[in-house]
Amino acid sequence: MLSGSNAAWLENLLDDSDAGTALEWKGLLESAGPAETLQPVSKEKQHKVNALVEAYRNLGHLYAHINPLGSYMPPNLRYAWVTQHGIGKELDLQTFGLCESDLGETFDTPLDFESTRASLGEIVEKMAQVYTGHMGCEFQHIRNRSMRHWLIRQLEGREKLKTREDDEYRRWQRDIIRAEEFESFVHSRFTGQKRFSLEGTDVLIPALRYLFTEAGRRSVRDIVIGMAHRGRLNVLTNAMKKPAAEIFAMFDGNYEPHTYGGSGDVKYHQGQSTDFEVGDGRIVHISLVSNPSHLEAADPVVQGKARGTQRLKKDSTRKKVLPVLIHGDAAFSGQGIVAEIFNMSQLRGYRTGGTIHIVVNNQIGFTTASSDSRSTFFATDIAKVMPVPVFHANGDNPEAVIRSVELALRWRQKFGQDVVVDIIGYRRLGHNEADEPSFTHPIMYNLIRNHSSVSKIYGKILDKRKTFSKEDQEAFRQSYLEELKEAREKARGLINYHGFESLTGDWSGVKRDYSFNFPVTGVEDENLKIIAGKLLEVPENFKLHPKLERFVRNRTKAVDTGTGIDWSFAESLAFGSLLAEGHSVRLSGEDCGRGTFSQRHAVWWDVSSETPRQHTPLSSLVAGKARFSVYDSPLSEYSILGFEYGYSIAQPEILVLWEAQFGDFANGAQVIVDQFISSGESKWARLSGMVLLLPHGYEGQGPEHSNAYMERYLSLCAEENMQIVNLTTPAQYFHVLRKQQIQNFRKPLVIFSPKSLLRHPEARSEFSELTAGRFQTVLDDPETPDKVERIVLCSGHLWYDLIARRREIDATRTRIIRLEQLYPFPESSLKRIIGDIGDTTGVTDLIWAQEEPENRGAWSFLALKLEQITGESWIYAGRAASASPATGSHEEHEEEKKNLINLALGINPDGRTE
Ligand SMILES: Cc1ncc(C[n+]2csc(CCOP(=O)(O)OP(=O)(O)O)c2C)c(N)n1
Repeated sequence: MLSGSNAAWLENLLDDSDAGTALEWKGLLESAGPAETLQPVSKEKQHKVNALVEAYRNLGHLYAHINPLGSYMPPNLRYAWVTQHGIGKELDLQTFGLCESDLGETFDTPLDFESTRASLGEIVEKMAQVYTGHMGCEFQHIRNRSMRHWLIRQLEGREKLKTREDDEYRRWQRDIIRAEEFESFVHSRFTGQKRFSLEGTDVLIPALRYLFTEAGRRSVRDIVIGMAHRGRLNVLTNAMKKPAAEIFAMFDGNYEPHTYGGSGDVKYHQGQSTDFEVGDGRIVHISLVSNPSHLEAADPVVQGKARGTQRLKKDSTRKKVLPVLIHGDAAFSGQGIVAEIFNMSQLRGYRTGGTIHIVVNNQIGFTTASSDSRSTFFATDIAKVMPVPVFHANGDNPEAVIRSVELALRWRQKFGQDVVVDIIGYRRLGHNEADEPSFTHPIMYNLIRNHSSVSKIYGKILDKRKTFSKEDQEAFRQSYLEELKEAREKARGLINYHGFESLTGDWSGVKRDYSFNFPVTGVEDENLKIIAGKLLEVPENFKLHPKLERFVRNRTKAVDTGTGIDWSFAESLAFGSLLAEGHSVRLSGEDCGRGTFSQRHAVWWDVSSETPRQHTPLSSLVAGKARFSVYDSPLSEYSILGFEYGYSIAQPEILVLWEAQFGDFANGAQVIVDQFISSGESKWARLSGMVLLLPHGYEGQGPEHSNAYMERYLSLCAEENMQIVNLTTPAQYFHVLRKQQIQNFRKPLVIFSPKSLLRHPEARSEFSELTAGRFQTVLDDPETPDKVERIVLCSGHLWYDLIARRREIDATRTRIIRLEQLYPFPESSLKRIIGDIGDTTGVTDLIWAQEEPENRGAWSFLALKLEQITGESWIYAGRAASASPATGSHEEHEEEKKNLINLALGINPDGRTE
């Protein structure tokens, strides 16, 4: 069954009386004749027939004609086939103790939802048509019986198949012709330039257009798409209406993103949004998310954006906003983020009502064969960790592909679960158009060279069916070519094409530029007290954990006395005041509900209740449409940070925060920081106001749990792309959080957040510090001595150690200034606070003190800057450069700390100041 060209198989179908109806077969069971004329069924044989039918349902996809290259299969996958699946006899009659002579006998069809009878021959023929044609379906891993039965009904035809108009088949063929001609036009006009041709999986274009239309005819109003390089230009123009002239202008080199601002990106990474008409005046808004080269990195971003759009559009059932991910086969099986996406797909805080995954499976990844790419048989096997049906469809048969898409959409809309459509095709050219594929795949490329394009195969079928004559197809091809030629001419006139969309809709009032003109973020005393009161109200008959009772008592005391507001209370008051003003807040991260350090307690649990009972104090504060959401996330940094970034680009109205368990773990999400958060605005003009909370600080906990790799974030800073802060007081934290939402621009905010400061008796603010004022980028020394000889500049939690030591040794001539914001660098505030220096003022020593090793922390970022703005060079006081972020020995940690503090304050080993 695996051998033979599939094109020939299609043609055989045409000669059949059931011409071209591989997917539109009639219900054989209905034609089985009246039951009373049938012989009684032998129970034993009936069981055998049942087993055979089950085998078709479970294993049919392994025998389906889904590979356009026929029996071609890389050698060790062929080996896997034999070892994993026997030698291909699972569907033979003999395997079930049946034989040819039983074919005429009549049996009950073993469908437990309806009872009909048919001959064994008819049953086998029908099973073969359904399960081993040009579409295979995997669903045996789905445990839920009614979901499995729903699929069986759809596949075996108990559910009425939609009858298609001829015009629909013609439309698909026109889309295929467009897809093919676009590639060959670019190939001939822009020789040698990379485009990552779709040829070999051209059917993606009609499949997508079908999906957009069908989704729109159902309830979908928004589609959020992620896809990689392969065929992206084709999708942009042929599915998403980006004018071909704009694409050609980029090939011409007329693309000048800096005329608008930013670096721009290569043409095959760019996003696009469009309104797609689906008839009856209905429109579906389609947004293709901009994409870095990093394969699959956009997956969580699409999920987050879809969820954010669902929230924005009040799509509580998640049927109106549909995420679609288009993957390559090697990336789908190779990139672990794909498994993370399936894992998060049904979680309360991250579900999106099901994603339609389309794998553009060209059976190769760059030069790597499938057999070297994965241990699994299909590229899609990772999806089977979830109840996700997988449709494998032969890319040479648009009807099989579109039937798969149709079923996938129905499944998603019915069950709210993910689904995979694996379009199996081939890659006609090399990885890019300059690559020679036969170096590594001579046999495969011999086959491909001799393989007709899908427009030829399907064109021939439609011509024979008299649906779309050869002549009409040719006329369409020529008219499209004319369109492309016109676009080519138009492109020459597109000078300084920047490729960026302007800010519209929910983003229309938002500014792009950073400003040091911070808004006042203090909250009126009376209002803040009401907010605090609500946060501390314990519901009736709700028994708090004894430690939480103390937590509430302490907070109540802090409000009553107006003093002793700690870090996490300041955070709650910032969130609470934003909520009360109508701004929603969404916080997610590992264990962030309670807080890694038991500091937050955003969710309270009734310890006396037999059934789980929770209370979220911040939820009692919401005003208008605002909502507080806090989600303990799965144990993943990459996917969750990507998701929250995606959520933040969906709208500017919600304060979106992601908290790392410890800041060092965020390097598992480095791709999201590098490719999206720091550079998304410059590459794609996409704004994000998301907040990263990265616990950081040297407290003797070893190489991990000490350092959030501040230097990496600082090295990514340029053109005011992000805000980086390392704060010292709860009030500063309160103001920076409120500012992030209240200010009129959106830039990501990275907060190096504290650990021990959460409980440090001095890291407390007055209530009055929250009821007035605004965020300060630099904090002066509250105990500035009269005569200053030494200025120590530092940031974050080290400040507490420095002032404590200064008190001990009475270093009266040292002034300690805190740099609260590292980027955008607050040059004028710092200059103003430092004031004049030099011999005439008596200030002779300038020290930068940090707890991180010299090759880490802010030193390398600041050294030159500080020298430039003060005209003096600064002395470094910190740990020695180190390959490891911190020592594993607590004693050594303390020794290092003592030394660096002494160095900063100019203390001799004997304890006297220099
Ligand atoms: C994370 C990552 N690693 C490596 C690459 C380099 N790369 C670009 S395309 C490609 C092959 C992708 O194969 P597949 O997913 O099957 O898609 P195809 O190009 O065949 O459509 C590789 C390895 C990349 N872009 N991203």
